[in-house]
Amino acid sequence: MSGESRDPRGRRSLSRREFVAGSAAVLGWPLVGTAVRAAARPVPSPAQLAWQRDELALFLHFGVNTFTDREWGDGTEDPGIFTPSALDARQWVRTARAAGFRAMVLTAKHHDGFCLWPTTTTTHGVVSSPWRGGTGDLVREFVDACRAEGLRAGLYCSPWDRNAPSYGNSLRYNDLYATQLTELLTRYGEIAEVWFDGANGEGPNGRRQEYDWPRVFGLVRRLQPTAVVFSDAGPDVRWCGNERGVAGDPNWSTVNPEAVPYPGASGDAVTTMLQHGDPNGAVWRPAEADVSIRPGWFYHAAEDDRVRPVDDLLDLYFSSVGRNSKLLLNVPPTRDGLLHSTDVARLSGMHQRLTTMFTDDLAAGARATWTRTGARAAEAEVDLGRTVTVRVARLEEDITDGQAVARYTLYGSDGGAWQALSRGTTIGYAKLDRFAPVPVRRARLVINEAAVAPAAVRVRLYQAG
Ligand code: FUL
Repeated sequence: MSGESRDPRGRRSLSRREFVAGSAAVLGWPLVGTAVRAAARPVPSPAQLAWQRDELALFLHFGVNTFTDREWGDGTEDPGIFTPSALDARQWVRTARAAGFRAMVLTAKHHDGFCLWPTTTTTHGVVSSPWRGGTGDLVREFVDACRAEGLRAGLYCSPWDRNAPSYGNSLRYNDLYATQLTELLTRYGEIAEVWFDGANGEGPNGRRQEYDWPRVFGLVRRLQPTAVVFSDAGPDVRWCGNERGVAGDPNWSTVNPEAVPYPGASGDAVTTMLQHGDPNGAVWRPAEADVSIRPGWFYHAAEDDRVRPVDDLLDLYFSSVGRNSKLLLNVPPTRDGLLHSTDVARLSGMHQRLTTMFTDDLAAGARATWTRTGARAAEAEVDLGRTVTVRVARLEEDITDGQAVARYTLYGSDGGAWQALSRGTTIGYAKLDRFAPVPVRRARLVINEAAVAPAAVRVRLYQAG
């Protein structure tokens, strides 16, 4: 085989042509040329890639529940209670941006059916409230604020509607829901993510609503072709299977679409697929990890002293972004219509910690030597040129080419024996590992197993404060 050599242990060394991909030849871009990869592995669409690269999105649960102190309204709420006194969507978005978030998702309608925009489908919404004299449009203010601050706007519109009289009359309600979505997806410019909740309760008299998911997903595709559609069943982004912000380990971005056929499907096999994906899955459907900064999704004054501490938020970053997922962190506005000062302070603390942790990549610029050790195994070594104390590793596959790594071990050495720093399963977009501080001069990444011949894996090492 041309361009190939074997080391004394008979392992195949990669040719220079296979190694070099411009200046990014750290530990190591790329490992194996695309020519040796299996054809037709699923890869992300540009929208899925942009969604994942945002890493952090802020979720905003706001509506009549904020004023009734409930989590699920029943649809009988008087719109007159919706009276945010100092609502400022720019404060939400500025807070998010300052904390490193790049996208936002607002509950335009929760299960109570109260619409935060002036819809033609019902008067149960802001039009019947005292807020802005009944002329307000909170979706507009939210989207405008996102645009002004350079963040991407997403919308949640609950399929389950406990106010709509037609709910449970499947055809009529499906028309109403399609009209609501059409309003949301045509009036406000580009929407980056459309979020469909799997919660599906009964309608009046126990009538069960059958949603027309193909119609709903088709509508989004037609009206917002660059948006990603989130639901348990995708089609673009899947739920991670819990509301604790903890992605699965392993976490494949590929899934078998038949295993989660529609949003709200339940059972052990569904949960397993949502959590872990499937290395042989036919579609790219990465997991989003949603969780609230407080015990509830909506604001409750009684929870003001139960806001997650900074350490906890950092843990969430590791269990979501650091496990090949994206973090959708809910920070609910108060009755004033502002993010609470405690929540703002915690977000800022989280940002400071992440910035300190990830500013100085100790492996940046170091050249790697890669060796293929099997059809689906490889390893790379790098000399950092000096001894540094390492506490955190960030591993990254180049997911534009799909996901391959199934099991790895990262070693470090300060001149003596190799010491395992971390072991893991999937890598994908990012895998973050924390370990006790170790002096390291040379690092070695061993890819023990992969779904196909592994390609680009980048290793970043941090002292991490
Ligand atoms: C759940 C809903 O029932 C909660 O109220 C919340 O919106 C959460 C994000 O999804 O299914």
